[in-house]
Amino acid sequence: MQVIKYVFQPHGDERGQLVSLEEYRDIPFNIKRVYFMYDTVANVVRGHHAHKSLEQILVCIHGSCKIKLDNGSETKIIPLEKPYEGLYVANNMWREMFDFSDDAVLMVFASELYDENDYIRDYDEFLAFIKSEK
Ligand code: T46
Repeated sequence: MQVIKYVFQPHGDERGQLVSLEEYRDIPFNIKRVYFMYDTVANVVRGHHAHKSLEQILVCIHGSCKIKLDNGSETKIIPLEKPYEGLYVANNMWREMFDFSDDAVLMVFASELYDENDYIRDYDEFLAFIKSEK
């Protein structure tokens, strides 16, 4: 399973750092939605779902967390701990987010508006869906 992690360009100077993300330049799709999670309770695991068509880039802009990706045959755990790194999460990929630091802010750039019909929240349904797509 190929993991795609983007390293964004920080525009640093004596005042500090600034990262700018533009659609199709830094983010490989049209950004239709941005959301973020913070104050995540200790030991919580979020996610537990896949998307039928949504593509996303996950950036832990403060603190750290880990992302587990599962394509149905392989699983990888990717730490996110730098505000200038972005993890690409394709459609048809089961994801779980865990091990959030107290101060973690996980920001997500999404290719589509929120649509509950795009979610697969049952793991067996996910396996059947990706099999049907092949
Ligand atoms: C994903 C991972 C990385 C909205 O109303 N609008 C939104 O855009 C989102 C993302 C969520 N919500 C509502 C739906 C639920 O009532 O916020 C609540 C929490 O959402 P959810 O339980 O889906 O959150 P996570 O952290 O499990 O998953 C989220 C995204 O939903 C998902 O697309 O890939 O982050």
